Amino acid sequence: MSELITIERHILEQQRRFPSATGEFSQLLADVTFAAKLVRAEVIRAGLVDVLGSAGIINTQGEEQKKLDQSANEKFIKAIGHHGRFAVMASEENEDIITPPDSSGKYVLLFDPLDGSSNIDANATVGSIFSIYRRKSTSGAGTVQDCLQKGSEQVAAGYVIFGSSVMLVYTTGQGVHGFTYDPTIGEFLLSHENIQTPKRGKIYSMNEGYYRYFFDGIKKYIKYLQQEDKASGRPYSARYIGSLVADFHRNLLYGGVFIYPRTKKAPEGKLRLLYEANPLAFICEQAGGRATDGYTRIMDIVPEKLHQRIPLFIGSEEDVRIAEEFEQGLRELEHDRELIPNMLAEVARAEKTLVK
Ligand code: P6P
Repeated sequence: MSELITIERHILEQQRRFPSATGEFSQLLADVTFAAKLVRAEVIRAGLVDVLGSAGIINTQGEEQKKLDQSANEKFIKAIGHHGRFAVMASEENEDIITPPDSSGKYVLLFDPLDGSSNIDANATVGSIFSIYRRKSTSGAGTVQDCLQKGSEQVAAGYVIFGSSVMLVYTTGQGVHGFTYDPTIGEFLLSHENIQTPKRGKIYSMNEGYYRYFFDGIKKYIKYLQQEDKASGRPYSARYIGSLVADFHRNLLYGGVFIYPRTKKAPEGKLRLLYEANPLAFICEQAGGRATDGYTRIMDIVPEKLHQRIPLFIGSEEDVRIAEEFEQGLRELEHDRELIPNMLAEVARAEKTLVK
């Protein structure tokens, strides 16, 4: 029987190998793990809220039943904000920064408490995403500027995926490690050590319903992926759940590319730089992948505002690079190879008729 390694033990072992990580830093990840367990408890009963609520089993304290993402947001804030380790927090659900009661901590927490929550009613996979930075300000409570750091300044990032099983995937810059929740013992156990994403995959994830709003480069890229070319594994399979953590996690393990590009209706794209793109970019690069906005490395972009949106090209390195070439107009669509023999046969037939 292989050794059972809890996430707490894994973090401590990582800390021993990297003296720069203080005990306080390890406690941060334990705090996030605790928040993840609280959110899980909500997510797995989401379908019963009305039933339990109407039976008076939930909301015994008389609180109105909140939307799940608001409830998850409160769980993160309450579970983490009271330990004095964070100088400031920011959430995709909150317009402004969140100042913990004790804001003397050295760290900054940015998070999306429940991404893809619109899929909850259909019992589709959703996820929580988090990013941890060191504060830049030197005294008092943390500031907005502490939250507007480049993604390359992250000291940790991760996500919890609430799917057929619940997994927590994180990095502290020493590789990407996945832990699967065992409800019989209430622990996250190491199940995917040092995840490495394939250099090229056969899956692409994009909402092609917006095809008419895509710019030409992405339209050509989609056609490129749909062409037949066995050497490059084309045509790719289209897989799009509409829940970023689920699409990202599948492509991380199997290989492939997720693109939420700029469009004529959304020139900045839809996804958030702070709460979605940066943490997943940190994980993706640590797993050997690539993450850009089609032009610039995500983690090099200096955020200007808390809810800044950014186009996102993320996944297997070779796939992202090819997508960038199309996005930047550096690559043209080759003719379908099977088209050429058909064209030549058509010419031969035409010549025969002409010769008679
Ligand atoms: P669209 C969910 O609302 C989300 O923020 C991400 O989880 C997901 O990847 C994206 O939006 C889906 O957006 O426009 O394709 O429905």
